[in-house]
This record gives sequence, structure tokens and C-alpha cells, in this order.
Amino acid sequence: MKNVLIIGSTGQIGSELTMKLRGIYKEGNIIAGYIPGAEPKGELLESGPAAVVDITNEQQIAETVSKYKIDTIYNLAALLSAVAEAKPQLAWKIGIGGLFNVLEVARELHCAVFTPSSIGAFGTDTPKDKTPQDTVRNPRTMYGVTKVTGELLSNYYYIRFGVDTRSVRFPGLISYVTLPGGGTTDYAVDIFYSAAKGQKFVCPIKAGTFMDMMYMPDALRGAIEIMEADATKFVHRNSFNIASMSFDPEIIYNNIKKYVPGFQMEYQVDPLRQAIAESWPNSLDDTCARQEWGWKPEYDLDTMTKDMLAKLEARYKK
Ligand code: VAH
Repeated sequence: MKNVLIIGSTGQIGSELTMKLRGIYKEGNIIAGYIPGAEPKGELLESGPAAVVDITNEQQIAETVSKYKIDTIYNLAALLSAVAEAKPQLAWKIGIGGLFNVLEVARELHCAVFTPSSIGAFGTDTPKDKTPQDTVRNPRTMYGVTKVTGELLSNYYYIRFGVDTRSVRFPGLISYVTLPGGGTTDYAVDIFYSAAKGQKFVCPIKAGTFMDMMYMPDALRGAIEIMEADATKFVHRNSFNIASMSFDPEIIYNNIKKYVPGFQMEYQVDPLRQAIAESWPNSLDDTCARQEWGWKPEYDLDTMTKDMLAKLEARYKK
């Protein structure tokens, strides 16, 4: 990789992935693709080139890929799970209509493509604990339907046209740079903000509801390492289970309380997010990613908690 286009560069993953790629590929062009109204700001704007790239506009994608001689596209444009339930047509238009545009450009202009899938690709009839790499994928959300369809479409473009498509199934991602928008796992981000601000946290997910989670630095490393991996060792492509930790609200609350004594939480369950969370696995088996391209997480709940609190307290306790 050296000339990379990140579509959705100002979102939760994109804003940090763009900066990490610019740090690694200093001599390359790392293009921050964005849509009007979600312009890059601050360091993201000042540290490298940006371009208006609307994933629903194939011509715009093609022009940007040609202009910067892009060899790899990170397609991070998507509506997250709860928002996608409110706007299913738009979720499909961006998640699949947009993906089709990206794959067509990649076919014609010979780019590799990374499109994240998610634990949301699974449904209630999937084995919930240590969910296998190859298993039933019957999601009950539009978000999950776009993720399974995205996996199938990306595989088709590899098999039929030789497009180098690769993907991981992300757990819920936790970060302190850019807030996520409208996800089911976002409670695990919001709880840290409440703790850092000295506020009580109102949790929308029931105690005992386990979901796979991951700290953003591990997610970014996974997204880069899979695109740099030797594909001759791949048995799978779209999409690899990757995992690092699984917890419920009680576990993360008690871990934070170790460092923020007196931190309080109460439950006000959001029926929509609770139903989505209950349809997802408790934990994933990521053996295939470990065997086929050396995936290995570096953060666990405690090291993530310490880092999240340090970063957020520095921001809010000035
Ligand atoms: C969501 N944060 O909650 C996203 C993610 C696995 C969850 O895809 O929708």
C-alpha cells in the first residue's frame, strides 16, 4: 500500500485510520475522502490531502482513484446498527449501493478494497459463545443484512473478477478521538466519557448482555495488517472474525470503578438496542485470523480502561 483512499475518513474508524496510515506511509498519498457537512478538521485536515468522495457517486470515486493513483481503498462509509434500523433504505443505499460503486471502480482501476464487516453479521440462530468463523449468518437487522451482503459481494468480486477484497468482522469499537454515531455497542464508549466527566452513567444495555469489544488501536492495526498480509496463506477473505475481549455493562463498570471510585451507573434499557445486542454473539472465535495472517490483540479490558481514562481525563479535567 502507498496511495490509499479512505472513504468515510471523518468517522469513528476513518479519522484514526487516516492518521495512522499517514504515519506509516509518509512518502505515499493518504487521501481523506469525505462528504460535504462532514469535512476533515484540525490535524486530519492539516496532515494530508482530502477529497469529496460520496460513496453513492461512482464517477467521483473513479476520478479520485485516477487522480491520486490509488492502490488501496478503505471503504468505511456505513450507517451503524441503531441508525440503520431507523433508516433501512439509506443503510442499504450506502452499505451496498456504495459498495457496488467501490468494487466496480476497483475492478476497472485495479485497487485492493477493505470493507469492514461486523459481529452484526450474525443472528439469534448463530452459536453465541466463541462464534465460529464459518457458521450461520441470519442477521435480524438491516445493518447485519448489509454486512452479510457486503461479505458475499466482496467475495464475488474476488472470485469473478480477481479484485483483492479483504475484510474483518469488527466487534464493538471503543475509542476516545471521534465519537461513534448510533451504534448498539456505543454504551461502552459513552461510559468512559461519563466517568471522565465525573457524571453518573445511564446504561441503555441490560446487565448480563455480553458483546465482543475491541480497543481502537487494535482495530486499526488489524485493518492495516490484513491488507499487508500474504494472501497466498488465506483460506478466508471476507470476512475474518477478530476478537480481543467480551464483557457486559457490569464488568466494564466495575473495571472503571477501580480507577474512578464513586463512579455511579444506573440502567435505562433502550428496547431497540437491547434487542439488537441480544441477537449478536457473546464472543467470537478468531482462530482463523490468527492462523492465516497472524492477528493478535494487544489490549485487554484493564489496559484499555487505563488508557481511555488517561486520555479523556486529560481532555476534561483541564
Ligand atoms: C454498532 N458500533 O454498534 C457498531 C458495531 C459491532 C457493533 O458495528 O452498530
